[in-house]
Amino acid sequence: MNSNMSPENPKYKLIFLGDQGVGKSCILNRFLNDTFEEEYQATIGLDFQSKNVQIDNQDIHLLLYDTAGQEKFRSLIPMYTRDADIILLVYDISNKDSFSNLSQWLKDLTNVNMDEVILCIIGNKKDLSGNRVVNEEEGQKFAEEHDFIFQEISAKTGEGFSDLFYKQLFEKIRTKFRPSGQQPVSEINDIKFNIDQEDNKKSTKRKCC
Ligand SMILES: Nc1nc2c(ncn2[C@@H]2O[C@H](COP(=O)(O)OP(=O)(O)O)[C@@H](O)[C@H]2O)c(=O)[nH]1
Ligand SMILES: [Mg+2]
Repeated sequence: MNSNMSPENPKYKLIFLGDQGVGKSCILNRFLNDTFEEEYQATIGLDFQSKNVQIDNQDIHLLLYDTAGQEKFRSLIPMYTRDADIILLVYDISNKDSFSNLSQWLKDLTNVNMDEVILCIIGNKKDLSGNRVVNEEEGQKFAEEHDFIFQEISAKTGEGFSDLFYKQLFEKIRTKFRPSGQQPVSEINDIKFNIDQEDNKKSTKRKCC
C-alpha cells in the first residue's frame, strides 16, 4: 500500500462490466497508466488493480476489478458485484450488440442495490467515428432512463476520460458517498492488495487487455 494511505482512508470497489472486446481492459490501462496498446490480450476471469485519487483533499483508494466478458466467467461476476460501490458498464459505439446487451447486463445485477451503487454507462471507441452504429443520444437516453452517469470515451486517444472520471464520477462519489466527508458506504475487508499506482507503472505482469 502507498505509504500515504492509512487503513482509515476510504476505499471504493469499482468493477468493469460489458461484452468482450468493448475495451474494458484498455480503459483500465488508460486510467491507470495513461497508455494504450493495440495488441489484444483477452482478460482471463478477473484482474485486480488499485489506484489512489484525491477527493476533497483526502486520499481515496479505488479498487479496480476488470472482468472477462466470456460466458464461462459470467457466473463469477455476482461474487464481485455484490459489494461493488461503482459499476462501469461499457459498450462499443461501433458494435450494436454490445449496446443492446446492456439491458441484459443490468438484469444480471440482481444482487446489487441500485440505490447504493454508482453506475456509469460508457460508450468506448469514440475515435472510431466512421464505424459508429450507436448514436451518442441513444447512449445518453439509456443512461438517463436509469439515472446513470453517461460518457463517451476513447481508451485509444484518452478523449472523455477527464470528463468521465474527474468531472462526473469523482463528483458523484463526493455527493453520494461522502455528503459530510464521512466514510464510504462499504469497506473492503476481505481482500489484500499490494499494488498501488506506482507499482502499476512498474508492473510488467500484464500489458493491456
Ligand atoms: N479504436 C479503438 N480500439 C480500442 C479502444 N479500446 C479498446 N480497443 C481495442 O478493442 C480490443 C478489445 O479491447 P479490450 O480492452 O481487450 O476489451 P475487453 O474484452 O472489454 O477487455 C483491442 O483490440 C483494443 O485494442 C478504443 O478506444 N479505440
Ligand atoms: Mg479484458
